[in-house]
Order: sequence, then structure tokens, then C-alpha cells
Amino acid sequence: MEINKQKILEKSLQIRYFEERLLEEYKKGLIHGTVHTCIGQEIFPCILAEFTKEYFWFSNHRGHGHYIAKTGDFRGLAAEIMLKKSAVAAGIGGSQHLKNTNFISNGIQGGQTGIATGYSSQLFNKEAKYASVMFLGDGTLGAGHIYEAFNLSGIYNSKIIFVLEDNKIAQSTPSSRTFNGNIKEIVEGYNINYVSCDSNNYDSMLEAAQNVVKNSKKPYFIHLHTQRLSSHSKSDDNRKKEDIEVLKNNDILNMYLDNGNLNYDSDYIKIIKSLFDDVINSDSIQYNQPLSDKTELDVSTVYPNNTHRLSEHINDSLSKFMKNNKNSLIIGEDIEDDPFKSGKTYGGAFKVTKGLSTKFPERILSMPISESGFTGFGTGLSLRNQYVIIEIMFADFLSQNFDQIFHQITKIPTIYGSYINLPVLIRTAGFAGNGYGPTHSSSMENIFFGLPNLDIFVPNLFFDYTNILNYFQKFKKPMIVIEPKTLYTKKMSPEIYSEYKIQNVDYATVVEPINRKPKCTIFAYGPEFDLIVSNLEYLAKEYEIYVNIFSPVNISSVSTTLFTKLLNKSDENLINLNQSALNSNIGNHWIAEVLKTQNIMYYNTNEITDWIPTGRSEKEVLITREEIAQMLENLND
Ligand SMILES: Cc1ncc(C[n+]2csc(CCOP(=O)(O)OP(=O)(O)O)c2C)c(N)n1
Repeated sequence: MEINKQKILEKSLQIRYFEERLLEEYKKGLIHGTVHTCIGQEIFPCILAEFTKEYFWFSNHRGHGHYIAKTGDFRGLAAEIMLKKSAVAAGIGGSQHLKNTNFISNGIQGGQTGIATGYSSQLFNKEAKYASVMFLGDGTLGAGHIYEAFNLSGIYNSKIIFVLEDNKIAQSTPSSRTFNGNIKEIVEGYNINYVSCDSNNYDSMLEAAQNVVKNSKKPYFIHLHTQRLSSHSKSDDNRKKEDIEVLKNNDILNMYLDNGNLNYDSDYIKIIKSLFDDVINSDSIQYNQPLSDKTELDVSTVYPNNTHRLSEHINDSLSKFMKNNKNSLIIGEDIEDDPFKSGKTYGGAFKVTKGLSTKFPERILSMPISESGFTGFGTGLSLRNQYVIIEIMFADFLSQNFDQIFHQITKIPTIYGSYINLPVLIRTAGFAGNGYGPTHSSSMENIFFGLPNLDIFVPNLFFDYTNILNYFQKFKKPMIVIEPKTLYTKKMSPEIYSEYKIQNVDYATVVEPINRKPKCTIFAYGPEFDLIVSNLEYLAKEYEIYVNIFSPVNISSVSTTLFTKLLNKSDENLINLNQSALNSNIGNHWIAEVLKTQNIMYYNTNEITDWIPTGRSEKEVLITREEIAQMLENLND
């Protein structure tokens, strides 16, 4: 493929002018917030863009040059940074968070490497239609998640080009101080093809881009030796002036400017100047929150088949979902049936996916131990409109992919200006009760409760799991489902004490005495809900106490009207039971909501004040039926 060097250099100079102008406008006070300019690093993206038109580019904090090289959208970017009409991310994302056709950028170093790898994996990608470029800085070589992605890129043969823009400095620190490895040997160790080139040598960059794209179906790593000629962001450069001068003297664009082959007075720069002036003089934009689909969804209120245990019920629901949605897949650790072909079926640590990889061999995939990497990988597939279900073996391990959930999965839907569907459902085995000890028993829903764009579900034995999957199918939005692992082996829809009725109302389960006055309403989900439902007869017979129970399944969206109604029927007496630690009790949030319109006469809650201990010691910190009875008895005092 022939590319015109003069045109590439002119486009590169346009980018440089754009960046220099941004710094000027910043000094004049027209820009609020931060910008990281790419002065010195403009040419390679312009070359690469010529060869990777159909590739999806994943860019970083220093992404203006990437964005313009890929999209040509000077106006959208200038407007985004100055919060003016025609801003590409509606003035929400700003300099570091841009999205356009086949382009996305993000301000977390290396944070989208797993996503880029999943996006370009060869799964269901017969014509290698999905390909990606992932930009990394040399300072980011210290970040663990990029290595998880390197590993996955080889396993799933991602058609990805990792581009390391090695400008030898990370913010204020020489990267020789922060990276001790040999990156060539490291990436080759992952079976990724390595090539290097230099931004002071045009032909080397051209050759690297050409070679890499020719040899497409493999992951590639381009090590671009380059130079940052300007400050890290607006004016923070702590290098010696003389050292920067040397870099400037070696810069191709400066040489072309010196010998007159490029010129700031040319038409190609004048166009950008007037475009920039135009943007400055255009109307400002106002923040508008991007909103998701708010329509209603019918919920089946029928109890699940009582021949199934919870794990079998979830398995059955997942199986139907996979059958009905050919564009769905499940990834997670140890979820396949028989990788050794030994005849001994595995199917997940809790057997929830048992049999599924036999039914859907290409869509149930055991992943390496790399929760962050494979959560990103799944997110990349969901950007290809796949329904991605991610199994995290124990809820505690959500610590490992927290970054992906926090910075990517929950932010992608709304930080790029208009609402983006992102069908990623994370299922996990949660809560204490099996004696697994402090790293396998934590209540995690409280950690994720404050994240926008995320719905958190806790299923119970009376609620059809298909409703949760229907929600996923309809709204295509990020969800975490925390399955109480103590209940996996329990039968669905167990009989409850005959003096009670139970019903599913929307995404909640409600239990009420039939002819007796409830003394109290109990707000509970997870194992505590099960504890109280299975002890209704005990409370009635031993203490003559009857209660209402309100158990939300979608714990991030609770009907306070329904909750209040139950509370009123029980003389405003309330007990809140769950396993959230210390001050992070989710029940307390919903009670605060109720308190806006409603008095509460009596209130009590259980308290977990430290990490869950192992084995039988667990019993010392989890609430027992006797303690619940005591709380209810105290109500009379
Ligand atoms: C996870 C994370 N940690 C720290 C930062 C703050 N930060 C922004 S850019 C930067 C330096 C990055 O250096 P490098 O990867 O070499 O890219 P360069 O800035 O040189 O292009 C740092 C520390 C960040 N954005 N994300």
C-alpha cells in the first residue's frame, strides 16, 4: 500500500498545531481541567491509521493524536475539551475519554488492555472482522493487568497490535527507574510478535506498521521509541531544558519546518486555526446525564420448580438463556466440564455451570486465574454485542477485578456522552456460612453499592433466576449477581410455615403472616433471609412472634413504597439483617430512604465488625435464630 509521506507529515503538523493551541488556550483560561498533549509523538499514529482503518483503537490519556489520526475529527475534540457545541463526548468525557466509530480512550493507564484483547479475540470471529490497536506508555509497563491481557491475547489469538509509545518518561519519573524488565523478551515469552521502530526514523515506522498488518491473525507488539517534547500535562516538565532541546533537534517535524518542507502558514494549518476559532466562538454546552432504557419489564412471580436445588436452578436458567441467545457466552475459572477428557465432570467450583460446556462447547470458556484480565476480555466481547456472563468463583475475588468494574464496566455506559449498552453480567458465589474463612466469605455487595450504572442482585430460593437473566437480556446493562453459596445445595421453593404467605413482587420477595398481626418487619437478603424464613415456625411456637419479611432481589433498586407498607402493618417496628461489615450496611441506606416519609418506632440490626473467621468460628459472628428471637423479644421492653 502506497502512502504519501508529505500528507502524513502535514496531518502530523496539524495535530501538533492543535496541541500547541490547546496549551495556549489553557494559559488564557479557556480550558478547565487537564490535557496531555502528544507533541513529538504525532507521526506514528498517522501512519498506523492508514493501515488499520477497520481496527478498533483503544487509546489512553495522551490520546488526542490517536483520536485525530483515526477519525480526523479535530472539531469534535476541540469542542469536547472546551465544552462547546458538537463536543464528541457531550462534554462529559473530556480530553481523556473519547469515543467515536472504532475509537475509545480512557484515562486509566493500561485499563482497557483486557478489553482490547477481548474485542479482537478470534472467538466467533470467523472472518477476523474484529481487530484492535491498544496504546500503552512505557510508564504503564509496571501495571499488572497488561500482562494478564498479553497472556489472554495469545490464548485467544487476538488480532491486536499493542503499541508501546516509549518516550522514556512517565509524568515526572524516568521509566528506567520504574521498569526493570526486558519488554522484548517478555512479550515474546507470551508468543506475541515484537517489532521496534523509532519516531525519528520515518521509514522504520512505516515498515513496522506495514509488516504488522500483513501478518494479521496474531497478536503483535510494536515498540515505538519516541519522545515527549512537551510537558506531561499543562506545564509540568521537570526535565533539563538542554535535554529537551536535544529531543527537539532530532524531531522530524522540526527538521521539516526548518528546511521549509512544512510550514505553519500553509493552508492545512490555516484550516485548523479557523476551525479552532470557530469552536471557541460557538455556544457552550450544558451537562445532560445520558439515560438508559427506563421501560418496565414483566417479572414472573411463579415459584421455581421445587425439584431443583439452587445451583441446578441457576444452571437450568443459564442453559435456557444460552439456548435462546446465540450471542451469549460464559467465561470464568474452572467452569468447563471435562478439560482432561477423563469422563469426570467438573463444571465450576460450585457446579453451577455443570453440563453447559458440553451443550455449548464454544461458548463456555475456562479462563486463566486473572479476574481483572478476563473481566476486561469479556467487556471487550460485550462491545461486540455479545451477552457476556462472567463467573467469579468467590465474591471476595471481585477485589481482583474491581478496577475493571469501577473504571470500565460501570463508566463506559455514560462517560462518553450518550448511553452505551454494555451487557456484562458478573455472577459470583457470595456471603459467609460455609466456613471458608476470611478471604472467601466476605459480603461484597456493599462495596459495589455506590457505583452508577450497576444493578446488584441477590437471588433467593423463592425467586425465579430467569427473571434476573430477562433483565439482563432486555436492558443490556452491567449487573452483579451475588448468589448465596450456602443455599446452592438447598431445594428451591421450600415449604414455609403454614401460617404464612409468600409472594414475589417485582424484584423482591415478601413474606407475611396470614391471620396474625406481625410484630415487626424484617429487612433481609442472602443467608439471613433464608435463616428467618426457615425459622418462622420456631418463632411462632417458641415465642408467639409473627413477622413480615421484605427481601429485595435487586438490592440496588428497592420499592420503598412496598417496604413502607409492610412496616406500617407491623407498627413501624423494624429489624435489618445482612452481612455488610461495619458502617456499610445496605439495609441502612434503604431505611434512610423510608425515613424520609415514615417514622420508625423500634429499630435494630445485626453487626459484623471484623472479617469473617474460618470454620466453626464463623458461628460466633453470624446471627443465629436465637439472637433474632432475642431482638424481637426486646421489642416489648
Ligand atoms: C492507573 C493510573 N495510575 C496513575 C495515573 C496518573 N498518570 C497519568 S499519566 C501517567 C504517566 C504515564 O506514563 P506513560 O505510561 O509512560 O505514558 P506517557 O504519559 O509518557 O505518555 C500517570 C502516572 C493514571 N492515569 N492511571
